[in-house]
Amino acid sequence: MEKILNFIDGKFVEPQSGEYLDNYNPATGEVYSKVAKSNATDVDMAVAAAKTAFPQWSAVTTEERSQYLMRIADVLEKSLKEFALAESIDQGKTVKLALDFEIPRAVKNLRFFATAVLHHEERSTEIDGVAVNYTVRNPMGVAALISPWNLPLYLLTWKIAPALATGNTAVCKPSEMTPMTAFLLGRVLQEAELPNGVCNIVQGLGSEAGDALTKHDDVKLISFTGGTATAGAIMQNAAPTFKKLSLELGGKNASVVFADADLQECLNTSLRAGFQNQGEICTCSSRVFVEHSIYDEFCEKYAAAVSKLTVGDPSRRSTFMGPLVSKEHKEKMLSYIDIARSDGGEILSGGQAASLDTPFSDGYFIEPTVIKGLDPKSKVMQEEIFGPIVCIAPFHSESEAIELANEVKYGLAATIWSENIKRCHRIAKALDAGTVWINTWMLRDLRLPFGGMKASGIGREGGKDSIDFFTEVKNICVKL
Ligand code: TXE
Repeated sequence: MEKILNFIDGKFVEPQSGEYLDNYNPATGEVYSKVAKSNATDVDMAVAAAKTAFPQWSAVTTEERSQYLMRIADVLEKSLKEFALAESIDQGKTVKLALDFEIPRAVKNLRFFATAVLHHEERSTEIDGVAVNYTVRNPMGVAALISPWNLPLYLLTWKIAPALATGNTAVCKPSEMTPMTAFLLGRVLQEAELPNGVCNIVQGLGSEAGDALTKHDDVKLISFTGGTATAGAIMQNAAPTFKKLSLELGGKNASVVFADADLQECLNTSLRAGFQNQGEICTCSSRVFVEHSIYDEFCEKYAAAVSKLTVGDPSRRSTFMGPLVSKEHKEKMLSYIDIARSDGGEILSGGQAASLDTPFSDGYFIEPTVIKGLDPKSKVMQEEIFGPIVCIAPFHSESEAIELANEVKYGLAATIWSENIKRCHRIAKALDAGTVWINTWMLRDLRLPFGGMKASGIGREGGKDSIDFFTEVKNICVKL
């Protein structure tokens, strides 16, 4: 059985403890590999390698760092199919989604920051003939890059690219639930001849390897993507040594549908927004608020379309939804559906585990589920579920729609559907969300900041915001 090792100082190494965790294929429920159960000793080795590599890497020209990232992107792109299959087996997403969306976006992340860093501008001002001020930025040192299980390679490269492009070195801690593509990335870094120690990957539990990493004195900054609860623990670890933090957390995103929306376009997009990647995307629309005059029509048409989504073998191109990432996550989904029923929700589509033939009979599959009739303040409409469960509720006015959308502790993303663009701009400004899509979903321009407000996190990453996060700015004043 394949062993998923750590990648430290340019080499694959066993965990010092010699211990491994089972790594499951969510489609079959079988253990298909073993992943290094790293501890503080492994983390110390990785941080030491990154610290040793930092002086030389930060002295490499921006142009040369850009070329390294381009080379990594080229090598990764050559292995697109291998990574897509690995991602699908590890996380449960369909091979099609990994091939069309996740892995190409990982390549794009690398190329985007390889060029963005070449065009980054700083500021200067003149004090009326007295002095000139200008800003410069320097890399900070060893960056801890901690990523979640839902878009493993997409979100890890979203951190690696700007961290390395700006001259930092990195210690990555991928999720213990989806370690495979980070493991394979180590081979890509070797083939691209990235200098040893510039990018290290430590596998293992967040509560063990992740905890040791976020406490480490030599880690200067942490870019974290994951759950809101985990972020609290990381903030506490980071505080004593004033580490710089970027926290991209959960969401409970609203989609607001007005009667004048292009309904077919809205329905088609809302299928993706609700159930793509089994609804395990932090920007998924899990709450849909519909203007009362089209509420019944929307519920009927959306539920009918959702019931036609194919759940099954993630390797088949016709499959829309694969399994959930773990047995625990599947059970969490089913418990929320039970709570919805007891809170008076009406299940319009789905509502139970999906039963499949062997070899998938023990997989973590559930039916995409649509629920109406819940109080907007109920548990299922307030808590992040992070799976294929969408709740629909009506609204009667613009102000009510805004109030309903904003009355959760999260503020990551939102979507507005209406042909009245003036109204859309007005509502977008009023919604508590770091990203608002109007008549679309998940259309991303990497030059713009991404991240959430309220319990969805602090800091923004993307374009200039990432370069600013991964560097330390200083202001230099010269008397004329
Ligand atoms: O998070 P966890 P998950 C959110 C998503 C959901 C969650 C899903 O909405 O809430 O992330 O990811 C490591 N010290 N986003 O369940 O458990 C852990 O090993 C240090 C939002 O994986 O928080 C894993 O590598 N590290 C996002 C990572 O943290 C620790 C987009 C995340 O794990 C740790 C995607 C600890 N004490 C998902 N405990 C966005 N807003 O963009 C765990 N980890």
